[in-house]
Amino acid sequence: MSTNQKILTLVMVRKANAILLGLKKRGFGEGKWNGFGGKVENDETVAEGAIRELEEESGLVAKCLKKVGILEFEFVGNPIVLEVHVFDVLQYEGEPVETEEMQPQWFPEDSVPYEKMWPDDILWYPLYLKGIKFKGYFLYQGHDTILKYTLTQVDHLP
Ligand code: 8OG
Repeated sequence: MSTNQKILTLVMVRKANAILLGLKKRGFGEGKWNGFGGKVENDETVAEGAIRELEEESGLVAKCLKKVGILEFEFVGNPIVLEVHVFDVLQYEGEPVETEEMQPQWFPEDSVPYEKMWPDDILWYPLYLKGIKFKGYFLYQGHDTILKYTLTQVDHLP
């Protein structure tokens, strides 16, 4: 891993045509609806990091995790590349609870609040919701403008 690369997780929880999102209450992405996740620690695998962050931020314990995408983000003027591993959780234990970081809410899949989410989400959610695996790259200027991007369907993910 290059020193400029940061590995993060993003965990999507679904049940019966609904998707669980959390309103981020602080830090990076504050005020946006998003899946759950964060930085992978040195002593854990990416999947372990995903399970830990989901529980910390929503109270849910993932029972079955499936990798669905990898997204890379660069921000103009910032040498750090974020590599975000996106997971789908279809089986879990517990009920979502509000935490210090997130206020969770179920949204019907056809009413995802894209206008209050990262601008890339509206581009890759349609693939995700159809069960298509994907890889993406997004170059941002600030947090609201995508200068360029690529998004491709893939058969396999590492
Ligand atoms: O630890 P922290 O809360 O800063 O982690 C950031 C979370 O936000 C992590 O789950 C990865 C996720 N994330 C980004 N960029 C984007 C993005 O453009 N879209 C979405 N949906 N999630 C993102 O870091």
